Amino acid sequence: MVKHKKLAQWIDEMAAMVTPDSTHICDGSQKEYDDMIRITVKEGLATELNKQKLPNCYLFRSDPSDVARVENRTYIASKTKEQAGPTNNWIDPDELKKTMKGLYKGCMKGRTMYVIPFSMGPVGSPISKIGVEITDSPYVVANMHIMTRVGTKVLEVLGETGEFIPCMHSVGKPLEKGETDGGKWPCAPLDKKYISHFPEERTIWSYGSGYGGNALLGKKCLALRIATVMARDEGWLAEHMLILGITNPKGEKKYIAGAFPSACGKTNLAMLIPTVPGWKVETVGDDIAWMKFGKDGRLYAINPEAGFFGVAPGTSMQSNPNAMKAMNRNTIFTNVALTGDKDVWWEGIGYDAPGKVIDWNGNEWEQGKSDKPAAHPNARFTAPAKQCPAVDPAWEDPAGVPISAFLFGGRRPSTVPLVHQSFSWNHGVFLGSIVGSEVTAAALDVKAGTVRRDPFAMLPFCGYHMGDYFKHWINIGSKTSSDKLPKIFYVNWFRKTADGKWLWPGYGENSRVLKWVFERCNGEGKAVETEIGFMPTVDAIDRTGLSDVSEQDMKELLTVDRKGWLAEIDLIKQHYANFGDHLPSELKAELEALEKRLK
Ligand code: OXD
Ligand code: MN
Repeated sequence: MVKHKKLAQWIDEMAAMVTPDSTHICDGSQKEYDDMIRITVKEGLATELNKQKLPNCYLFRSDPSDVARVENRTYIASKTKEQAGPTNNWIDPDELKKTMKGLYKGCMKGRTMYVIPFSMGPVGSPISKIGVEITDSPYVVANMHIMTRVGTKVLEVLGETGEFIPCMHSVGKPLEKGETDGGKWPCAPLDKKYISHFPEERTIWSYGSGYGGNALLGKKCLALRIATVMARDEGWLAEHMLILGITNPKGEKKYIAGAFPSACGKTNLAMLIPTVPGWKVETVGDDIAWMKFGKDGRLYAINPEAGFFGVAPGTSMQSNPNAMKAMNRNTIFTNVALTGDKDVWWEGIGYDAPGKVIDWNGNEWEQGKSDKPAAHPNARFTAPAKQCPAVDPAWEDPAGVPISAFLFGGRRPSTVPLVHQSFSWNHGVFLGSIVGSEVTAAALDVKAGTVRRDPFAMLPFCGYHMGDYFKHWINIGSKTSSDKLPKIFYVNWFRKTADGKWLWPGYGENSRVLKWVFERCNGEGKAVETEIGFMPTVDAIDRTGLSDVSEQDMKELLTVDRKGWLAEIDLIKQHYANFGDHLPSELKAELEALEKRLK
């Protein structure tokens, strides 16, 4: 029984539209999770994996058309197009609702409508927000169990009048009488998929996709797109950032948050095992940070999620042992390859495929015999955060953790040095606003290999005009004294030589850069003032025990490529031109100052 009148009304209204065969209010129990898995196994949508190697783990294969976020079918339906800004797709909200109501009509026929009360952030924390997702996908229910806090305990906090964000979802595949999915992942064709946000109403409507960020509505839709709007209105930050704790050999600890575009190694950085002796990194979150000012004037962050929805390919015992250990039980795998003994395999797992495997399309696959990968490049694991061996003791602290530094970065083969620090808060906001990255596979509809500007790594996730979002960041800087604000750094692990070789080994070695960041936050760490910001001197990055980066490489990683930056200025001008008079004057001034320094 739902005691919350508005919620009960909304459930009735949605049920009348989608006409499911039955309704189930999720209680969040283990039995419920097990039931979801049982249903999907029975339907032929999930395969149980090797019980000895991967207890309570299951493999799902999605439809080949439904493998990633669909940015060109994602809409910010604010009242006006201008409010959504130049980086978002916009449709008039009334028109969009009309179209979607047409699609939703009867779309849950033959299915169960699940109602999932969920909390983003620890249940009852003042920073947390409650959402309720309606879905017809047991796969979504199971994933939401891992990624969020779900069930009766959330309804209890909501009480009879609490605020919740309604999140409507359907895979868009009604069933005729007697019809079943018959092992086929249900979804709608691409031109019928809609991932829609109504920022004024703080409502989400998603139709036609069962995959990841399109369907697990607590993640990108609520915790970023809708949350950015709430954060703007309420004076806080909702960001596409990892959060890590770093402790020096003396036992002093700081927390760092970092924004990197999708598939730039946020999960690896969040779970990094430092190679610098005596240092320790612990994980608070790998994808999203919500930050509010504490009474002491510092920014405190929580990870609103409870699990990791990480990219599997490239994850190995070498690149990220903590992730590998987090996903060795109670995990859902999607679109990875299946071995003969029901283990999982993917490209970059660190060893060859053991004989013939079944690829993500369900076909036999042998290493070296196919030019297609066995696992989809955006194949995922959904694993509970608490299973990560490096999870931070404060990861569920309702008060959050105090942030000392922000990192921005992306995949930039040239121009951008290994690390530089902003001169000021506004200069740091400028650095965030110019983030760019080579594109990979996290979104379906952008061309891999090209560099796209992805300000604050929020291009697909900001729920309002990006120029106003920049201004919000500028405003945050004036809410407290500058010594209390996090210091801002731009990092680039992805520099290459002219002949295409990596200059920096990355992974655990990134701890050497984090060490310098830590020192800078303490007013230490050697640095020189350059045209683009403070840069470490070549000897300021600790290279003890690091043999494969020469003094010459280090110099290349830490010089200002003046020619490259002057070319970058022109690109930034083009990028900024998109924001018209919404571009804050402070950022225009930062750009002009940079140009002057370089010339
Ligand atoms: C993600 C993404 O899935 O950023 O986290 O695409
Ligand atoms: Mn992400």
